[in-house]
Amino acid sequence: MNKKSIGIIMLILIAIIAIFALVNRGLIKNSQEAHANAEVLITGDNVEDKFTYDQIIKLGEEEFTAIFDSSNTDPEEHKYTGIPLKNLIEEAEIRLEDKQQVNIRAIDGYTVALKPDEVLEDENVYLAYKQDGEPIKSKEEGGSGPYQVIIRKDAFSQRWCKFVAEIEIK
Ligand SMILES: Nc1nc2c(c(=O)[nH]1)N[C@H]1C(S)=C(S)[C@@H](COP(=O)(O)O)O[C@H]1N2
Ligand SMILES: [Mo]
Repeated sequence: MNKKSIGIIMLILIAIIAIFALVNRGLIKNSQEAHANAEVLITGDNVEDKFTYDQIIKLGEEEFTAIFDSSNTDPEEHKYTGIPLKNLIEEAEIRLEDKQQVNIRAIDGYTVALKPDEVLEDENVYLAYKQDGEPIKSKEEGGSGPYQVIIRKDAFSQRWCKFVAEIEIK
């Protein structure tokens, strides 16, 4: 092979890499926007309200650790970022004290029923959106978010609702 064809091949390779980088940057931007646009619906006490990511992160963001343990993994400790779920309910002006149930519903139909008492406990039930400093990816992106309810006091993670769409208090 002569020098000229090696040069041409290198140019083609550089062009391919550049195109990949551009496409990838677009994809990352799209997924960040998708995350920012993801809303949580909250209902109860004749209230029906939607909260955006920008609104949610202002409701007392905390960093905490929790141990994730599913049926097919060993327990793993992770750092999460999120807000206490009770802050969101309070912001929506829904009273927890006189209620029976807090139902967390996900886009795949999975539903977790919590007792108002456990939602009111300190440092237990969170609406999380970051794991180990990274936004929790959506279901389409292979993640468990963009919002995931974390219950720190649960020894197993069955009730950690992934892909949260709606919080219903009744
Ligand atoms: N939305 C939603 N959340 C869910 C589930 C689910 O199927 N859908 N599975 C639960 C179960 S049984 C476990 S063990 C944990 C972790 O499930 P994974 O290991 O399949 O991610 O998520 C819990 N939360
Ligand atoms: Mo599970």
